Amino acid sequence: MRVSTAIALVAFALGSHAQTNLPPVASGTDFAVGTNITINAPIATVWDVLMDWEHYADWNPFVRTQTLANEFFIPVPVVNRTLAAIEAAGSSLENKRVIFGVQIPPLPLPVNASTPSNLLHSQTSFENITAMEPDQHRMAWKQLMFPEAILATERWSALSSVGGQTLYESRIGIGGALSGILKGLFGEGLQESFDAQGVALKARVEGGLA
Ligand SMILES: *[C@@H]1O[C@H](CO)[C@@H](O)[C@H](O)[C@H]1NC(C)=O
Ligand SMILES: *[C@@H]1O[C@H](CO)[C@@H](O)[C@H](O)[C@H]1NC(C)=O
Ligand SMILES: *[C@@H]1O[C@H](CO)[C@@H](O)[C@H](O)[C@H]1NC(C)=O
Ligand SMILES: CC(=O)N[C@H]1CO[C@H](CO)[C@@H](O)[C@@H]1O
Repeated sequence: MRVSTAIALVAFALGSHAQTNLPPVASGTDFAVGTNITINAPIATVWDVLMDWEHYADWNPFVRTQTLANEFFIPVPVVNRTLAAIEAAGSSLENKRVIFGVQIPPLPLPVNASTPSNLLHSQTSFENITAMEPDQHRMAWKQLMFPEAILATERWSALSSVGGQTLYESRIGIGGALSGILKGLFGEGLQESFDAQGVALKARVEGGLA
């Protein structure tokens, strides 16, 4: 092996472990599940797909629906294809609500909009957008169904540039009295769901699995 190749490999290995655009895990977190994957596309391209919630059913085996809503959880119509325009127009998505329809564990890949949900694995979640940072390419939400003492969740999703490519990272931290039970019931399935979303996002952007 050439020295230059070896140096490049070491630099890549160090870089891929050192780089993160996720904030530290929140205090009170009992366990966390997360994933990361490098996508061969510019960060703006990946961000647009991540923000295009209306088309998640076309590719996402974990989050089948992700619906923007007002504070009463009444869906807000999204006229433009991506939410980036709403944010750009100055109406921040922070403190807006989201209704999620998810599959834990995930559906087998690939999926499209007509792929039926597995009803045994379907869950609905009502959450609050706690961070929306387009400039930093990251966002977060917390569940609002239970008081934090019972169940505290915070899911971050973040992108960052690695050379000409994009690192996708997502992590949920779970705390509260129910966290141990949830870990036992859903910990493994949730890990599979996070991993599957990463793989499917990469395929959606790069064009694979289709
Ligand atoms: C990405 O995930 C791998 C495991 O798949 C882990 O070893 C690595 O530390 C993670 N990298 C970051 C930046 O979180
Ligand atoms: C959509 O996915 C289902 C499997 O979930 C598959 O049977 C069907 O052929 C797919 N449709 C298209 C248009 O790819
Ligand atoms: C939703 O998140 C925003 C931003 O962090 C926060 O100011 C607001 O209090 C939260 N709303 C609820 C109902 O938790
Ligand atoms: C119907 C509508 O509101 N379309 C808008 C979508 O967003 C673009 C730019 O972000 C606007 O130019 C359109 O008017």
